[in-house]
Amino acid sequence: MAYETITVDVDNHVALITLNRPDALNALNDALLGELAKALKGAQENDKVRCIVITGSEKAFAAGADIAMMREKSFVDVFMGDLFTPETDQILRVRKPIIAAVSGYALGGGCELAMMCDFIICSESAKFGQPEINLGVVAGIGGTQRLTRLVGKSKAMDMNLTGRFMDAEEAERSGLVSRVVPVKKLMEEAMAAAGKIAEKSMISATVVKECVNRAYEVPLSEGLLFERRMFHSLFNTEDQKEGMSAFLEKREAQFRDK
Ligand code: CO8
Repeated sequence: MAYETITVDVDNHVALITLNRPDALNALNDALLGELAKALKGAQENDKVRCIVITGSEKAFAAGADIAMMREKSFVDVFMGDLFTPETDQILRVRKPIIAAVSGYALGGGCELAMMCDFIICSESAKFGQPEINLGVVAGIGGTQRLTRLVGKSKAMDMNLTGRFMDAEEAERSGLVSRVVPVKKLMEEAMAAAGKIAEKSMISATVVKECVNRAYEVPLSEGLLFERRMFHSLFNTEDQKEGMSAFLEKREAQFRDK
């Protein structure tokens, strides 16, 4: 399928989606988010895809929602049009693991998009921020909610109130990203991580995603019970027999998602 604002490559069971509006630092507009949603749906439905990586350019993952597109909109436009909701809901509907590979700016909606992925690997040049306050608005797709859960109240307040950017080192220290690598190594690292995930049982990977996400929705006792029951239920799969047999027979497991 031909896209105008993103590119999509599937190789070795990994779908690599690259945001591609270089003139606007990958600012998120209707077209880009619509194409991203379509590509993610396609990746979810494509049996060859076992993991997804979303990235931008070396200068910007995405510098936020498109300010030029938003400037003249009214409350009624964005409220009744439910700006960005169907597209971002689609991202959350993807059950396959998604890694954000971030270099350069991940600001506003760009930071929020990265946080909607399952984890973030960034390069040393990454800069995260929620600068919406400088535009007379606030974050709208998780910048006050997911960021607070990831880095805590103090840093989330600081970033949302001052609009300051967080560099890669602070982002790793604060738990916003899982790994920081040199700029030139970013895609190698992200694709290697995706490749590793692609080798696992898709059943286990999907369960991991559901369990970890559950931790943000329910009390600890409920989350632990959910995790325990999922663990128990995996004993009803061939992949559990294969994984444990492979370990005991000192060979690589051949998972079949069954
Ligand atoms: N929207 C539109 N265009 C943008 C954006 C953006 N967010 N960011 C950059 N651009 C454009 C610039 O206008 C410029 O275009 P042109 O060359 O035509 O003048 C081009 O990209 C390059 O940008 P700069 O010249 O500014 O590049 P610099 O290297 O000098 O600066 C920065 C880079 C620091 C990233 C700077 O561009 C900047 O501050 N950008 C805006 C960051 C921002 O405020 N982001 C938040 C946007 S609001 C948002 O994301 C809300 C999300 C929630 C929506 C929820 C809906 C429900």
